[in-house]
Amino acid sequence: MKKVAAIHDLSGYGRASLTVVIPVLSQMGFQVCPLPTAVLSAHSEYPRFRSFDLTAQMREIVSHWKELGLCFDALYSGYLASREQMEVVAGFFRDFGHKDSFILVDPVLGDHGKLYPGMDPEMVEGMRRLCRQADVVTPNLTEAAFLLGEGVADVDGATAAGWCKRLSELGPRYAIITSAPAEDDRKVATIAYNREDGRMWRVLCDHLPASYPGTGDAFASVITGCLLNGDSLPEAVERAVYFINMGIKGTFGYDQDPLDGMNQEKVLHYLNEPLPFYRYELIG
Ligand code: PXL
Repeated sequence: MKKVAAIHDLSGYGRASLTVVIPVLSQMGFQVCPLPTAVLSAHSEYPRFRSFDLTAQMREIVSHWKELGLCFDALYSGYLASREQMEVVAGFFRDFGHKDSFILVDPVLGDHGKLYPGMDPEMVEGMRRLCRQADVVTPNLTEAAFLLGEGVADVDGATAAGWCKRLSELGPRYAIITSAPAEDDRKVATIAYNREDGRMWRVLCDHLPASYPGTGDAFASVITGCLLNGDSLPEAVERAVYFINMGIKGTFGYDQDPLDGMNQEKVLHYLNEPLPFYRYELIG
């Protein structure tokens, strides 16, 4: 079985990070090996969350994994808790791949135009450096802006597509930006650029007036699984967008706190079914 090293925090409450990454990639048929970056009482959008940084423990875990001679088919990082930890992850990326593995960096930094609590310009710089090592990056629009030193106000779809290209110039073969604007404000776009063939793709889906933490983690996990399965870039994006859309629609009708995240348990089975349609467009 293919193995994924999943470098994310474990948040006890609120579906995000490892409580999303593990079920999604397990459902897709991969062995998930967590390298936890922090333990949180609840994800950081809950007021007064408690956080326990695991930088020192990560060094020990990595050292044991080296003794075991482990290597992984995908090396996939998300929320990181300290600048120092980013150096540990950079070393991990150098040491635990093999010739056919890939590195996916989901540069978890913020959303809705703002950095998450605990993130600062130094963390942004560290994440930018990690993105240089990646084969695939999956920022949302806010994270893309911070990585590129841009503002998020008045961004249109064409600007977001230009940002995809600029992100890929940092090093990644594929750059994917989520939550990008579309001409029709009832839609939201995911834009993906393949630096190897110079093609830019877009997948549109319905915009709902709700926001669920952890959807970025679900998105990047599906992309990781699809690429391990040999899907093309637009197919991977299509499946990830479809999964998130089904998850949001399986949540929005209930009267539950959006901070709890999307009801992924109701929709994991879609990951094993053929896609009912393809809506991706070539936009450049
Ligand atoms: O979903 C990204 C994420 C991951 N980990 C933690 C978070 C968030 C988003 O808020 O708080 C701890």
